Amino acid sequence: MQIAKSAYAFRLDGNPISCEAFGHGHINHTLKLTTDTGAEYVLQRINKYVFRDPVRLMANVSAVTDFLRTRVEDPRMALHFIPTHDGLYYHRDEDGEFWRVYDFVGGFCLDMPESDEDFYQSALAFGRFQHLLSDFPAETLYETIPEFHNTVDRYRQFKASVKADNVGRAAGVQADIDFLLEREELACSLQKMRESGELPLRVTHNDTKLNNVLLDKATRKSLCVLDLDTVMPGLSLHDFGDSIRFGAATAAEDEKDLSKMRMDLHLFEVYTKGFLEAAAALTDTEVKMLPMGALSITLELATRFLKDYLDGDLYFKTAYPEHNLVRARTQIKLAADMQSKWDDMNRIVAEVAAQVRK
Ligand code: GN1
Ligand code: MG
Repeated sequence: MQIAKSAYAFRLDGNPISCEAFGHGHINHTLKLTTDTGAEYVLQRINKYVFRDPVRLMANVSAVTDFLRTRVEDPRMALHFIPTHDGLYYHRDEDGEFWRVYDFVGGFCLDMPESDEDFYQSALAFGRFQHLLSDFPAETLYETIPEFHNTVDRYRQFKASVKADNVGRAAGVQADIDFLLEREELACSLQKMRESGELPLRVTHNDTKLNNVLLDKATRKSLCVLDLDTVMPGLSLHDFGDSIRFGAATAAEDEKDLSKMRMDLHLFEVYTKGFLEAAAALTDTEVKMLPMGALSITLELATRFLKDYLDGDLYFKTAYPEHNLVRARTQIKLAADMQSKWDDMNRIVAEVAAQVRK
């Protein structure tokens, strides 16, 4: 493949000799670059339809990775972005596209855990991310997607869509609407605790899925977390919660057979253990609220899917007309299952915390 012209804007070690498509991300365009000194890099074009402000996005990403690099013993544990000849972490080409380059580190990612250990490794990686950034001034980061996990605001938007009922779908989903409205106070409790200062503002990743964790090829241990595009100020509990919502669920987000959707308490325990071992700087209140992190993010996502269904499917990509409704219902089922296991979730958190927090 021809060398992408933007590669020459960066301070590379050597001259680029090869450039090939790399990875299978759905958002950014990713290439692997090799130079005549054998140096290897990842060159990415940022999707500016998804990310409206690539300059602020890169300000967040580079501030966080620069900070992480001063805190890790193995350089593979933090992404290393390469500046341009102008000293910026992004290059804007003549078409107005934004590019960035970081060091290529060997390793691999998994879409699904193949064992408890894999899931545990992802918990260590996200816990470590939280821990290493615990004294980073989170308030200095831009909110690249404003009010992303402001559940109060999500409910406000949801209720507005119910009221507007733009495509006439509300009557058919009244039971689902009622389920979510009955749990509004619960779902919004963390946001209230953030506003009152009971929960600290943290640097959050906001896409804490297993496939954003880089594993070492030889040891299969986690090295670092990738995809920092949605790094923002937020609550540690949302990052924890989203990992549980996605990774400890027994079915896919769009499983139609609701009887298959549950939260696996064993996987909840595996993840909690790894997360608490690594994220030692969490406050006692944060630890206590971990189960609420999982429940509130699940309810929040249910409102987002159902809102989108009521709006006529404007935000999430759908493959068929009921897709968002199916997704909303799996999240509702998952939330209901969490509530039925509430005492066990709290007991597990207390037991794990007693073991690992000395
Ligand atoms: C979107 O596209 P993906 O999978 O990275 C969404 C998340 C949701 C997720 C649900 C920017 O993330 O908040 O949890 O779908 N991202 C954005 O599948 O809205
Ligand atoms: Mg993502």
